[in-house]
Amino acid sequence: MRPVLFFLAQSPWSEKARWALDHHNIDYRPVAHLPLVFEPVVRLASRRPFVKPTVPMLVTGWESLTDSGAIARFAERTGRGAPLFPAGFAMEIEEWEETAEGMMSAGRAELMRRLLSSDAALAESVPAPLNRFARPMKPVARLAAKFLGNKHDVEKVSGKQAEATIEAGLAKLRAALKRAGGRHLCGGGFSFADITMAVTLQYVRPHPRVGLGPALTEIWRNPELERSSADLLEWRDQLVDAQR
Ligand SMILES: N[C@@H](CCC(=O)N[C@@H](CS)C(=O)NCC(=O)O)C(=O)O
Repeated sequence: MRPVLFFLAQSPWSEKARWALDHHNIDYRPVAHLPLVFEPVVRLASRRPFVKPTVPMLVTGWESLTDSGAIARFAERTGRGAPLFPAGFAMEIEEWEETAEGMMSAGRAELMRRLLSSDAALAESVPAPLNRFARPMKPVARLAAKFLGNKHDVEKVSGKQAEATIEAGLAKLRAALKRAGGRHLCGGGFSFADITMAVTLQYVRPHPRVGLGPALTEIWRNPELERSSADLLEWRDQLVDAQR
């Protein structure tokens, strides 16, 4: 059976998993997730109906992988192509995943607040083919955004906390790249650590590849960080050009 990947088009967690799957040439059927609307579907698909489901979720004939890191490791085990988890770097990669998880959760908290105050961004967040009815779908998009915010406890993260977490993560990335003296975080070559940290820069400036509309681009961007992180954005853009 061709595995099915439930994903959220604008989510860096989903991009992290898709990058690893594509790197390893895994053939999968992508299914765009609709928060709130698809909640029962992904809950059932997760095969753990009493656990809060998240996407990306890869459903194979025998298991449901409900974490981007687990999906990347599945791709590494079953796919082709250069390894993304070089020997001897497992702990280091896990540490980068933890750093990125904190940054992305912080970024999401800020993003959800901005999304709820932008009608234009809400309309753009309705995925195809439903976006043909973007206007009537807007109240659903608003409900879905509120649902997502509650589900992921975004109220517990203040603006200040979010900013500090993202800035600390970016500083750590800058220092590590400097130490490594190059483009890659682990072992001198492209690895899942690079992917994991590259996608966090979406909260600074989304890469055009993500295909966000103008209003969504505006709420994802952080103009201040964009100015102070030009070096990291350049690193991310070069990595995407070379490896995505
Ligand atoms: N640790 C998980 C976290 C994934 C996650 O937080 N996904 C959120 C992204 S906003 C999600 O599933 N949102 C859609 C939903 O909850 O319905 C991973 O790495 O895959």
